[in-house]
Amino acid sequence: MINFKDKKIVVIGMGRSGISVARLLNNLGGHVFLSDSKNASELKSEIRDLKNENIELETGGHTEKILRNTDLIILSPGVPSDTDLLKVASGKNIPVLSEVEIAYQLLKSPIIAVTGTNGKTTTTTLIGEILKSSGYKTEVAGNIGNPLSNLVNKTDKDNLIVAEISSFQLENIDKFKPWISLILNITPDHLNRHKDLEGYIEAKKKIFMNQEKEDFLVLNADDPVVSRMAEEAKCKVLFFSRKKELKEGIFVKGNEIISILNGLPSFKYPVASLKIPGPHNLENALASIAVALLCKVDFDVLIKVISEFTGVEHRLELVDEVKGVRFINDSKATNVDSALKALESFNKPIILIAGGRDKGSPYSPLGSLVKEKVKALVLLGEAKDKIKSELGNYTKVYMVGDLKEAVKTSFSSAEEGDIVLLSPACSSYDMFDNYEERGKEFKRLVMQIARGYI
Ligand code: UMA
Repeated sequence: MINFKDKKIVVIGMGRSGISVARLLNNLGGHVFLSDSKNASELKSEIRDLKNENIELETGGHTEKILRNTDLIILSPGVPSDTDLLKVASGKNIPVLSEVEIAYQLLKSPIIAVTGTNGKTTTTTLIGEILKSSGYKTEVAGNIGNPLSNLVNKTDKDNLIVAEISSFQLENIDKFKPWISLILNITPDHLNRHKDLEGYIEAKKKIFMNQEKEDFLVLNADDPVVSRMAEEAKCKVLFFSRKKELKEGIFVKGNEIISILNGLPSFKYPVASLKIPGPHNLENALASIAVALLCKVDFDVLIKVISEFTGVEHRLELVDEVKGVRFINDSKATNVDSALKALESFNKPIILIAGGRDKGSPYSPLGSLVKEKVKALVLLGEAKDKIKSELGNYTKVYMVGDLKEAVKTSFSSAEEGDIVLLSPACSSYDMFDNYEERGKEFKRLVMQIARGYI
């Protein structure tokens, strides 16, 4: 573990992760300097929160100060690591680490770390519910919204931590070593940050790079990129599959989920008893069951939790039904593949609200599902022209200015039995602070429609 006492530590980014790790290291005797690209006027509440702490602040950009006598630079996940100043830092041999790495070095609990392009939040939440119900002292954290650093003073070696981990958080790890890691799937995402798919895959692979023979890596056997990673693992690998029978692992056979694990009794469960919809959610359930079995969870507890689990907020969440039109909030669909999975999950005609900040991937993979299921596309945000040019030939298109206009337009073009689906295929940052805020605003607007206010 790094000794932080009396070290000059620069933390870049004054969001949830940056503030959490800055406080933690300040309390451990580090001299912490927090730097953010936003102006002080945009960070008023953060600055107020930090007023009584002995933390030096810099706002309105990252200056040369971040390099002066610095022992360590810590990056918030949203901060890219290839900026000129950070290149100078590595030239001067100043270590640059992610918030997750620092938290890991200070945590004592075993970590179950979930990554993948899609399904991370659902799987992390479901694993957390299963473990809590079976009596483990469980904490859920990470990319799901609660920085891992927040757990350092709340947990000890008796806890189990279930952590959602993004490619951004993995970019600058060093010793981070989960007890169990999971890679659910990989499709193009965040290409604006990782440059190309290879860079994104390399970041994801870091989740198991430090795992050793007593650790486990759970992989999706149906995803060719993910299943090949088994060749590079030094730990035990456990596969799950929705499409094929496995000699060992968790898989679907006929209408049943079945486990075959060396030395453990076989778990059997009818697929139809799952409440979370769609083939992707079946994969999330298989991955969660794999962890439950590794943690020796009692079968009755496991069956109860997976049978009652209805999913997470902002992920295929039924908001309301107004005059026979169902409104679904899938604001968490911040990439193309996630929107594709949402379209796969419904059979009714769909009015799809999409758009936001483009992340560099093509929208054309949605083409055949849009043609088959989407009666109208309602497009907003920075990406709307790009989406229109790639998908506009398949269905009717409405171009709108904001989410309120999108909800109004969708409702007025919907008929009884239709679904209005917010599944943007883009990040929210052009119009909102994050996808949660976008989802909450959508739900508020749907409530207003239901009451006849708009
Ligand atoms: N900033 C800089 N310099 C930069 C870029 C950003 O100073 O070059 C500043 C911003 O002005 C802002 C701060 O950094 O003040 C924000 O930091 P951040 O973007 O890392 O946000 P946090 O609030 O710390 O939230 C992060 C994750 N955000 C991102 O990865 C973008 C959250 O995931 C996560 O929940 C949280 O840590 C706790 O672990 C969100 C996310 O969108 C939900 N994740 C992506 C995804 O799921 O697709 C990866």
